Amino acid sequence: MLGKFFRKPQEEESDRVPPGQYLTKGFPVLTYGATPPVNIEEWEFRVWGLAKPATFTWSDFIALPQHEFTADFHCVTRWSKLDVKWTGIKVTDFMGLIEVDPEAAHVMEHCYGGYTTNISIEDFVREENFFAFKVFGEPLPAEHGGPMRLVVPHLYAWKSAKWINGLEFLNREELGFWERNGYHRRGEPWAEERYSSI
Ligand SMILES: Nc1nc2c(c(=O)[nH]1)N[C@H]1C(S)=C(S)[C@@H](COP(=O)(O)O)O[C@H]1N2
Ligand SMILES: [Mo]
Repeated sequence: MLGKFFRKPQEEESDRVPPGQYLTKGFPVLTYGATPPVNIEEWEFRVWGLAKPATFTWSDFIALPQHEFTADFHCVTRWSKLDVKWTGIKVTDFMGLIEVDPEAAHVMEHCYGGYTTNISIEDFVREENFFAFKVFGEPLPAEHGGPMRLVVPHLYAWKSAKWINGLEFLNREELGFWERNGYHRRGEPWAEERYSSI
């Protein structure tokens, strides 16, 4: 696996690279299945479950404050990419548009193409989590989740749903696609929460 494209972290970077990870300079694409076609004019984002049902268009999203942010990206298949520069909408700002039942404790992220991944409310509603629509100053390429993806920097990147189009609020934890297939419920890279133990 180590070779031209992967390297061990230098000493000065090592405090940023979680255990068992290697650095990549490129930006690998990691998708289960095909890239779904998504067009911005028809793009819709839905909220349901333990929240007042609502549907948002692309312009509803883009009207929220836009921010640039830089984050490290850690894939459970052991590559990490440092300092990815994104542009997006804060999850905390989006939460101001919706009415969530106080009983909601978990969220299922839903995507065009059918991918799902679960996350707790605490891990989801954090200042550093974004709905991103640009990377390195360019519109997010389709294979990286364009037009819009979630970015959750503090968890393994399978929680950063590409082509995200919905949030289902839940009062108990349900498992998403990889979580049903043996991956960890939470996926915190510093604790190497790679696989489920049950
Ligand atoms: N919809 C969707 N989102 C997804 C995935 C996927 O297969 N489908 N793969 C996940 C995984 S395992 C990783 S590592 C990152 C990869 O993002 P990238 O392809 O932009 O590098 O997206 C995550 N989000
Ligand atoms: Mo991944």
